[in-house]
Amino acid sequence: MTVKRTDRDGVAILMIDNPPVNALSCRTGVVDGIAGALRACASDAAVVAIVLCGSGRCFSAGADIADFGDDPRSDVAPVRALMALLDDIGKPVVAAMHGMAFGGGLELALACHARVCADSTQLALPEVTLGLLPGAGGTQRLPRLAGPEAALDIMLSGRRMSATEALRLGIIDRVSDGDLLTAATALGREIAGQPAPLPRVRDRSIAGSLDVAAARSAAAKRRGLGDAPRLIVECVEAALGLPFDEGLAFEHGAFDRLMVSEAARGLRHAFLAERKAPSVPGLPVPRPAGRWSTAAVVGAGTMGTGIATVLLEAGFRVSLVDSSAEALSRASATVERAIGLAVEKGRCTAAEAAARSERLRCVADLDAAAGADLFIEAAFEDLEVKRRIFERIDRIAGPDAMLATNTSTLDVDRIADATGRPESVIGLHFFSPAPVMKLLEVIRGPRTAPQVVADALALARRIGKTGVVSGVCDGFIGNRIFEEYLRQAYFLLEEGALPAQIDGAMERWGFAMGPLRVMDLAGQDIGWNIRKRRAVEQPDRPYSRIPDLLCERGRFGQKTGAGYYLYPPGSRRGEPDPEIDAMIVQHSATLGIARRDIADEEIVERCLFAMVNEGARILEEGIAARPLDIDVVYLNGYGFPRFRGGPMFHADRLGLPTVLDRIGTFARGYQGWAWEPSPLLARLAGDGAGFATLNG
Ligand code: T1G
Repeated sequence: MTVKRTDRDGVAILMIDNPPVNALSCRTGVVDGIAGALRACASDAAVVAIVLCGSGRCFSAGADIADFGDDPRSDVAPVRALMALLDDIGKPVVAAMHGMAFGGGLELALACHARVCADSTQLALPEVTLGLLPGAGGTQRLPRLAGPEAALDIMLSGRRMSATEALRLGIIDRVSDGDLLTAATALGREIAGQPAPLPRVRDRSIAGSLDVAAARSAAAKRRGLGDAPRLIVECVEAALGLPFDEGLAFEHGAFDRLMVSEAARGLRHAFLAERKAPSVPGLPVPRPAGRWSTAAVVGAGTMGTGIATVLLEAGFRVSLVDSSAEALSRASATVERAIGLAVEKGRCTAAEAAARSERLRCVADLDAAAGADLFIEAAFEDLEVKRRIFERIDRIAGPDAMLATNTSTLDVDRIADATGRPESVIGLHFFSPAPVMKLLEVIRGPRTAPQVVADALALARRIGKTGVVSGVCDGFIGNRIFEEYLRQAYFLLEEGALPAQIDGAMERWGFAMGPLRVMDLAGQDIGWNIRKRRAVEQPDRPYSRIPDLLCERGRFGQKTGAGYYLYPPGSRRGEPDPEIDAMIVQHSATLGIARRDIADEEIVERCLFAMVNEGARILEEGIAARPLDIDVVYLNGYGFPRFRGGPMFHADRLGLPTVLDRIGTFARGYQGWAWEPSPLLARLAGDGAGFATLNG
């Protein structure tokens, strides 16, 4: 059953029932079910009005994204037919919305004759974030209710509206603070009793006009979403200039073009992969993350403070532990500033802010946190320091506590050795700044219990993070791939490129920030320490000396005002520094390299395929379970352009034979040793398969 009908004195209440979010799925017959129930009501003489509502947590989160394939006509045609049915049904239909009404769900409500919301309802047309546009009449109906300017803002931003705002804009008719269905059935009867023709949104004229130049300018600013923003503007222009049915036809054509676009495919993959990543095959059902209430964060540095902020926001009582009173004082002030900012931005009320502050305590002695449910160590990145902390945690933690380390490079299993319970030890690798970055690498040691891994993924969801499971290796998934990305960037500097060109090429391709600028931000000294360690551990995989030359000059990046770039006070992007450019050119001469002009395309390929090749190795070693896990790491932790879907998805789009062929070319070039192709990549390419075949 996808639609449940109950009748109340001549009003038929149709409840959409497709957990978890009442997605309007064509594949599973939900849309046909709604249409069938509507037709039955239309022909039932006892029914004077109809109410559409949703079961469970919301009205509907929109069309079923999992339905979308490569033939647009097969995906939303039934949804469009449902809207047309509502236009001609001949009886009043009232949408009764609660929770969320997003995308096609809101479009369904717009095709009804009236709309009532519970006061906490959120409404949105977020299709643009998927590289799409509202493809079931939204671009034609919303301007007829809210006017073209407001409609455009809502569709270009994809943002959520409150019921109050929707009422103010004329998108809904009533907000109910009582029983929603009672309010909706009353409105249905009211409309049925009116002699006038049914109030169809399509029959309304549009009040107001559109500043087309400003609209196109606003659309151009929405980057990384393909042609969707531009086509949304054109659909609103069509709504203003064409009869409804012609405007609708224009919208459908635009939507169908977007559905098969590269941007929409990449954004759709990103959406689905992020929801699949925390569901790791073979893991037990997680225990409810809500059962935890207390946490101890050991180390009040930048990461520890950020992690404490995240846990407070998720409702934990947090003990922030550090032997330094100054560190605790600084941390406490930082947390209070973050809480204050959340209030300013409307992300939490003053009362919740006070509660969060009350739930934080800063303590010098770890023993004070003895009963915590969860321990997260975020101390100095030194194995002995961490082992000593875990020895102490092991002594004071309860039997069911989770013992986590935020290490970004060290072997979780060696840390676990310091305890008598290695099965309870796990890595929770947060990315800086922890309150902002969505990615959480969940590092499972060889002895970490599967239940603890499952519980850690549930914890990630509770604290608003996207959890991705990684095995133990140098750099886990993200940093290990990043080191190969950097290696190629540094070799490119030796061969003829300069920092601004490398960063520019990657940023023009879509990265939020190029690799050299990233290291200037993160701190060149961090990379220096990793290279020094790796020079000992992996002497056969040398890097270029250029980043070391930079560090030997004390140029650690933004924190020292200079790295590859100069950072005058207030500058975040930095300016090219002729001194460093000259140093790079000189270094090439020292190596006897005749510098050459390198095209942006080669820069992008060398950097991307280094990621893909290392990603394939990570899959071979079982460090990542699926290619989609690698994509999710890069989309959420490394600024990989979302509309490209991630390194592995992008490699499939190019075709693995092409990737393998280019790797073969690079292997015959400078420092070709770094281009040994992954056997998995070679096998898939040989089989004419893609990484997607490994996503399950
Ligand atoms: N289709 C299919 N599954 C969906 C879905 C959707 N639209 N929305 C959510 N899910 C699944 C999700 O995969 C997960 O599944 C579960 O619901 C909980 O989601 C014609 C073409 C609604 C704010 O863009 O923004 O309509 O992992 O983990 O954090 O014009 O999901 O449990 O198996 O994200 O509480 C437009 C997308 C579609 C909304 C809830 N709609 N969804 O967030 O839970 S295109 C959207 C969201 C469209 C029309 C066009 C969020 C959420 P599982 P979750 P959450």
